[in-house]
Amino acid sequence: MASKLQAERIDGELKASGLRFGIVVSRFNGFITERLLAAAVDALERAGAGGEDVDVVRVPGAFELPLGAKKLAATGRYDALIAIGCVLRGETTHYDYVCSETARGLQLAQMDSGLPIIFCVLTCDTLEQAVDRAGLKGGNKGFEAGLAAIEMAQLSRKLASGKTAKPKLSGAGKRRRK
Ligand code: INI
Repeated sequence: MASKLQAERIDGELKASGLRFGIVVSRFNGFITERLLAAAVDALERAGAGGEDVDVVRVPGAFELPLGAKKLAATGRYDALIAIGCVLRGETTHYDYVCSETARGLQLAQMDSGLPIIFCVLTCDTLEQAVDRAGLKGGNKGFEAGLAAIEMAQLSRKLASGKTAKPKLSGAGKRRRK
């Protein structure tokens, strides 16, 4: 039997006007990261963000993205951040350390600050795989990251303000405290 329950949908809209974004970009593999950055900014602009609403900070490599993001989050100026990097597998285990610590550090910064930090770090075996994901065959992950930043910023605002679709319960409808 089909359920009659009407679950409430709470979505973040893809509207960027009135929101502020910080983008932290790694210079390592800049050939790729600059393409991801251009697409992320394109997504924000197309959704209504103004140039003055987007700040871009560059760090040496992916390993430095978490600290860059954490410092940006601490300014309190932003609704969402995007971390952009590209790690390519080499012949040693360096790749594994950079990938895992970058992901771990960004998630920690996100959870500590409560600010959405979008993970736009390509972790690829080859340059070809990275090029495909930075605007060639596989679309551009930077554009997807821009949209994710807008959605999470809007969702965070909505959840923080308590302005969701359903009106607040009052009087009889309120659940009793135990
Ligand atoms: N940084 C990257 O962003 N991508 C890589 O592929 C990479 N590799 O392969 O070494 C890389 N290393 C640098 C690292 O992120 C730090 O900047 C460096 O270790 C200084 O802390």
